[in-house]
Formats: sequence, C-alpha cells, structure tokens
Amino acid sequence: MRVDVLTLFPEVFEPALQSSIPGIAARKGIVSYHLHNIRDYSLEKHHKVDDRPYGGGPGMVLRCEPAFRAYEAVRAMDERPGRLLLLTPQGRRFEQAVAREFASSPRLILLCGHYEGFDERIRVGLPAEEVSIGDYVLSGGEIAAMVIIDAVVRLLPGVLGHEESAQKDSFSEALLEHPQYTRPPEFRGMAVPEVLLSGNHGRIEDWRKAQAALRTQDRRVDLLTCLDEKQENG
Ligand code: 6GU
Repeated sequence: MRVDVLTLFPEVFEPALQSSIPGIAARKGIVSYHLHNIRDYSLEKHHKVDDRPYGGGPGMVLRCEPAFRAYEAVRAMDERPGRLLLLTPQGRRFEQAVAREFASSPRLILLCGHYEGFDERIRVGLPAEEVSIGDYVLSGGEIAAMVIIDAVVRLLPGVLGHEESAQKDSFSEALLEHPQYTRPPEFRGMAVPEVLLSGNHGRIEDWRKAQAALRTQDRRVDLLTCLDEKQENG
C-alpha cells in the first residue's frame, strides 16, 4: 500500500510512522509513506496557505489553491488513483469496519486541514471522502490521520507476525479483549488466575471467551447490541 499525507506539519508524522507496527510495516516493504507539505504548493509569495473567512468570524481557512495543487501533484506521483480522505470532524465516523475497507485499497491519500477549516470548495471540488475519528475537536487533522494510518496498516497481510486476527472468529473480534497476564504468577498479592497456569488450552480458551463477554457486557453493552443486529441482518 502507498500512503500519501498532505499536511502543513509533515514532521509530526516521522516518529509515528517509523515506530512500532507502522514502522515495521514500512521496513517490511508492505507500505510506503510519502509526506508532502501543502505549503510547497502555494503560489502566494510567502507560501501562505490560509486566509480570513469571507463574512467575517474568528480563525483562518485553508485556501483552495494550495490544496488542489498539492492533491493533483501528489496524485500524479503514482498511477494508482487511491482514495482521498479529508480529515474533518464533520466526516463519516472512522471505526474498525472502515479500517478494513481502507485496508483493501492499494493507495490512500490523506489531506489534513488546520486552522478553522477548509474552504468549502475543497470538499466539493476534490473527489474526497470526509472522515472523522470521533466526536471531539482536534486542532488539526494530523493526529486523526496517524490514528487512521495505524489502524489500517496493522490489518495489511504480513504486518503482524502472528496472523491471529485471521484465526479469530467474528464473534470474539467484536468483543473487548480478555485480561492478559505475564510473569510473575503473583505480584503484590495479586495472583494470576489459576486456569491460565493449568496448561489446559481448551479451558483457557473457554475462560478467555467468557471474560471477553463479561467485560463487554460490563463496559460496552452497545457492542453486544450491535452484534445482535448484525446477526439478525445476516
Ligand atoms: Cl479528522 N479532524 C479534526 N480537526 N478534529 C477531529 C477529527 C478530525 N476527528 C475528530 N475530531
């Protein structure tokens, strides 16, 4: 997969994309990241990318020309058209099913806004899908873009050493994770559940499934309701 990011702050992506799973995926050659500064595509003499909103009001708005020119130049860098994602709190809510959908694309182009927003003609004039990572306001799309890249890249075949998620049935995948323990067997009076030390893989699997169900029931009943609806709808 090829990932292009159009941003005013390309430097904030470097550590996130070089570390942990996103970094491993790149080193394995499964994904390549390409960072582009929108400012480089501004035709203004001081490479200004924002301007005051028509009609007045606080804040600044991302101008059309640098955004369109950046997108068009970047799109032409590779023959695969890919999907253009516009990061905005007004977008479609990003969730695991959307991550799986994006993971099937050979290319993603993420356009990060800053300031108070995008000129409306960027939304209308570019073939963009607007995406939000949740109901809160971030100062810019960069952190949201990193969230999306991380969630998508870890789904690409060969990225995770253990292809466990492929083995997991759809039921357990829809639940919260069961508790995990590692050595020592007792720490400050807190013991590891006996079943995990038993070596009985059948019992361990049953215990984990039960714990995941309990935890989901306790903390996120909405996930169970959602699962029921999915099963009813086939
Ligand atoms: Cl994608 N952008 C911004 N600025 N804020 C957000 C968001 C995106 N998703 C949730 N809040």
